[in-house]
Amino acid sequence: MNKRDFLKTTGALALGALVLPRKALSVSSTHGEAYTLPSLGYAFNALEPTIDAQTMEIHYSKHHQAYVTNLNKALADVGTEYHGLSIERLCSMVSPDQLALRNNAGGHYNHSMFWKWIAPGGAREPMESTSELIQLSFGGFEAFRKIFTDTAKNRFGSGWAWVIRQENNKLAVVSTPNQDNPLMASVVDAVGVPILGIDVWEHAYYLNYQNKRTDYIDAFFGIINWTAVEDSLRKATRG
Ligand code: MN3
Repeated sequence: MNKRDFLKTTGALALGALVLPRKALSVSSTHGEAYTLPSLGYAFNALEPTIDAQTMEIHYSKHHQAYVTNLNKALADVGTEYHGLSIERLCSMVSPDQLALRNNAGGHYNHSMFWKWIAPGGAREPMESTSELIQLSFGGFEAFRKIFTDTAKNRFGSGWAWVIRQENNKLAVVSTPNQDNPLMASVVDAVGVPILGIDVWEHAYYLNYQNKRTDYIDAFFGIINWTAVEDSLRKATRG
């Protein structure tokens, strides 16, 4: 079995056992109501100097808002089975050819999670369960950091690098193009629940870092809110 087939197989297994909530706090839509931009919860300058206030403001109030607006528009063109779902559930249902739904549901979910994973405060290093799984899955934090950094650095063009929790209770580092994410079972090779992700679209870092994506990834490690990561892992494990 080659790596791709292996990932497909484990992905399929993971999908079968994934329990995706119909509703999730602050990222959800209820019965036909439009999706809304979640509160950022902190000031645009709160992550300086790692992420400058102007980048945060444009990223949140322009880019993320546009995904929300266009997601609500895209929902008008698909069947009612896609209406009123949690954003997680919606992501899990999109098919590759539903481009508007796929791009904008992904954009909404990905950014909603990203703001939490970089929120100021919280633990400054991996907490109990996260730390244990990093050890088990990668052999140690430095090995994990190298894999994550290389994966994010090598994503060609725009996209994301993720840490996902797989059904075998191990973590894996994967990357997706554009606004795809590992919940999109019909779209991606490696399915799992994201517990951490980094946006490597140029809009996430270009004002501060220009073409130096690796510097941005290095700096990102200094603003990860590991309490939020632990929380994502707990939610992913609860299923
Ligand atoms: Mn972005």
